[in-house]
Amino acid sequence: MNRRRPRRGPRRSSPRNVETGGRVITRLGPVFTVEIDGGGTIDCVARGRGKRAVVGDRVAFEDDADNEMAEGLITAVGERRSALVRADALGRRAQVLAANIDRIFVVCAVEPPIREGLIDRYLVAAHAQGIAASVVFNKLDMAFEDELEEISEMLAVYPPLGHPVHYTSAEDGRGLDALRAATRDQCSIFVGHSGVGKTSLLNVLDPGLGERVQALSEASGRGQHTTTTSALYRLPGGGEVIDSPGVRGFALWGIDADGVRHHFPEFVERAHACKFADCRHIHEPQCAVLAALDAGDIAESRYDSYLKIRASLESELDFVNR
Ligand SMILES: Nc1nc2c(ncn2[C@@H]2O[C@H](COP(=O)(O)OP(=O)(O)OP(=O)(O)O)[C@@H](O)[C@H]2O)c(=O)[nH]1
Ligand SMILES: [Mg+2]
Ligand SMILES: [Zn+2]
Repeated sequence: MNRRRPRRGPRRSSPRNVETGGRVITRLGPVFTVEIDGGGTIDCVARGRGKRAVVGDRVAFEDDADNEMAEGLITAVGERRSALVRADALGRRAQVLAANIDRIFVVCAVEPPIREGLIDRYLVAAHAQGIAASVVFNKLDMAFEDELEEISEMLAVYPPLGHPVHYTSAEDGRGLDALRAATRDQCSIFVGHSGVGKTSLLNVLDPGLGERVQALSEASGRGQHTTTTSALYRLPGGGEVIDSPGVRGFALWGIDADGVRHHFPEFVERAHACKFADCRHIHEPQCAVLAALDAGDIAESRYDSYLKIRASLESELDFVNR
């Protein structure tokens, strides 16, 4: 019998198709760094469905000894229990920022100034995914007394809605013990404007992290101060925090104008008392939300955010800086 021998590829140092699991901890261009379940890390590129992997994802990978860029190949992404998703700059596609997150910390500071609209957008996105959310006011050492008074009044709306507010200083250490305790035994992500101190907070939450955080910033080639790619760090006391690059704004994905009201818990809790079951709480008669707003039981800043988010979603392109 004249059977052709199968063509053989180049020799491999290890057998293929032996799939192993791990967790994506960062990505630089096409290369994902995966923390291997049994310990250690491996750099991987991705194939097919594996290409949608983001930081926080569980992935299957196999050895890929032929590849020059990486030692492994991500072949599949595990089911996500949550994902922080926004719309891309054109509002046409979903952009998953990180997966399998339990809590987001929206970090803000006096400088760059706080935008409640941005906080509320993050809270809507978190609520839609069943992710808990907290607010961090950092650079406490830089705030003047009167500024602080105004800010704490502004942020006081959040704790009754189930969003704790932390006051911190990465510089003098205030509030860090409470923040550290709040990150324990879960996966968190720090988000917010550029320059508010997300990376600095992470550095002081666990001094041992400093080196890794710095190494990564250097690898990304933009110096120490601007985070250009998300990265997951494990805290020695238990818990993981993902540091993310600063944003200019946050455009919602997967929520339409009429759906926004379901993600304002203070509206949801009163909507059953509105005359119309599908009340949008805008000009409808006998609206319990508008009544609560008039009575001062719903914060004007929150209602204002509601209208702005609705308006930007209605205009289709939910551009970031509205
Ligand atoms: N005074 C003071 N400065 C701080 C504090 N936290 C951070 N900074 C400074 O603020 C600047 C920006 O801090 P980063 O930690 O890089 O901010 P970031 O939010 O990670 O910024 P991006 O990575 O660009 O999103 C740095 O110069 C920090 O030293 C703080 O609590 N107090
Ligand atoms: Mg940073
Ligand atoms: Zn209503």
